[in-house]
Amino acid sequence: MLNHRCAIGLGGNLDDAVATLIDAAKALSSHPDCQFVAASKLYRSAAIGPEGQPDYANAVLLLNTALDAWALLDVLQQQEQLAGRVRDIRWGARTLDLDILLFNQEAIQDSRLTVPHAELWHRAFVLLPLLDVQSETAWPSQLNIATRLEDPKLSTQIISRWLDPRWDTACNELRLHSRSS
Ligand code: A4P
Ligand code: MG
Repeated sequence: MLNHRCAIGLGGNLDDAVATLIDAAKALSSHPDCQFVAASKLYRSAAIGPEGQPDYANAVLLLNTALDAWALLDVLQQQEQLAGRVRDIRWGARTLDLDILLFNQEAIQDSRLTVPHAELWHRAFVLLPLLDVQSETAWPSQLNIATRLEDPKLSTQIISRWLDPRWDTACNELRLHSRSS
């Protein structure tokens, strides 16, 4: 039963990051225990972390899943590995980063997982795409996200739409496929 709704943050800033995010969105949406619900627009954001990194491509994917949060994290980490992710520097440049932003309305805190994601409320590159798909989530409210984005610490983060027709085409395909299945 696909009875959990989760929001996944997608980010990448090495190689062809848009292609990597598309591959990840498709792979997760076609996982036997997951179902596509919605995808945000695609954003370009200045890296938060060590200086001298390329800009990131960022987006948010909403899924229904039968997996629990820990099994979902396993799937996300496998997908990061497939994308050639190398873990060295914290917040360093990476081909693909997949984070569980929200999992139902659950609060999880253990050695492997913090949900909602610990940095959720501090990052425009998470909140702006989350706002795009907010109507499909039970929380946080649109008002809370929009109010938070007005905070100077977030409103000064550099972020803009990343216009790439490949993202829109892929999202349309995922939407059509999820309606027909
Ligand atoms: N972990 C705990 N909670 C979660 C969760 N909710 N989702 C643990 C996913 N993982 C979670 O992650 C380290 C450990 O976090 C995992 O083993 C998991 O058990 P990691 O992906 O190996 O390392 P990391 O990503 O470098 O560390 P961290 O602290 O997760 O970083 P973030 O928060 O993912 O930030 N700037 C821009 N503009 N755009 C970005 O997308 N991303 C980051 C990474 C930094 N700067 C960025 C961006
Ligand atoms: Mg991460």
